[in-house]
Amino acid sequence: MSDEFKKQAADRAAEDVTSGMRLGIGTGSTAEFFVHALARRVGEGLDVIGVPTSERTAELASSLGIRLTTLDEMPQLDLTVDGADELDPQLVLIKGGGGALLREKIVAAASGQMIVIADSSKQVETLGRFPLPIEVVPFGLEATRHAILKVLDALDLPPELELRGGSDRPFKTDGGHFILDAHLQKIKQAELLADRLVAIPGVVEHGLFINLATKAYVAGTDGVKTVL
Ligand code: ABF
Repeated sequence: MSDEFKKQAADRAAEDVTSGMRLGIGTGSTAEFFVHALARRVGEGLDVIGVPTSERTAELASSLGIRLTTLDEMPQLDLTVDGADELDPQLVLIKGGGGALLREKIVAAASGQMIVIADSSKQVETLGRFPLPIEVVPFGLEATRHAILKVLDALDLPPELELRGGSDRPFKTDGGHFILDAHLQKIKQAELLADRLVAIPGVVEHGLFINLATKAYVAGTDGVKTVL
């Protein structure tokens, strides 16, 4: 069922794309439905160019005939369409469950608009049930972990950090970094947490997307809803 909802949200977002747009193209299973919907429209004559947010998305999009470029060639985009792991009523997001948060955030920040596509299970009142991904450089991992724990303690958040993939075979992002997943349960001060995390030198980025999404299409049993 959730796949059907993901597809409905993705199809709705593809309707918002018009010829001439420079697009950021997201990552994840919902974004993949968007890539397919976009490819169908390209097949019918829609003329767009896209910047993919991961190697995975690049492969899929180019295999389906979507013209791709890079942010270096095209540093300003009109619209990014991407999935999310959680979204709250203010359109603050947790992203990065798929490990592509850094590129996703760079691409979203370069875009005039960002549409989030999701099934309704991703909607929450307060973010945090989904672990917050924090991308860190491998150098000095333990020192960075300590610094993050201090921030969590200061904000009264649980000290639960897990190296994605485990210490024997840590997951590596497209940028060659590690991810620490923070199990925080309820993030009440998202902006403050975001500011404190990026101030730590070993932190590359985190999965809180604040003031980036401009609209969401959320699909569930009662159809596709727009959140603004
Ligand atoms: C990307 O894919 C990520 O930021 C997020 O982690 C994930 C959502 O995946 P899915 O659409 O498969 O639930 O958007």
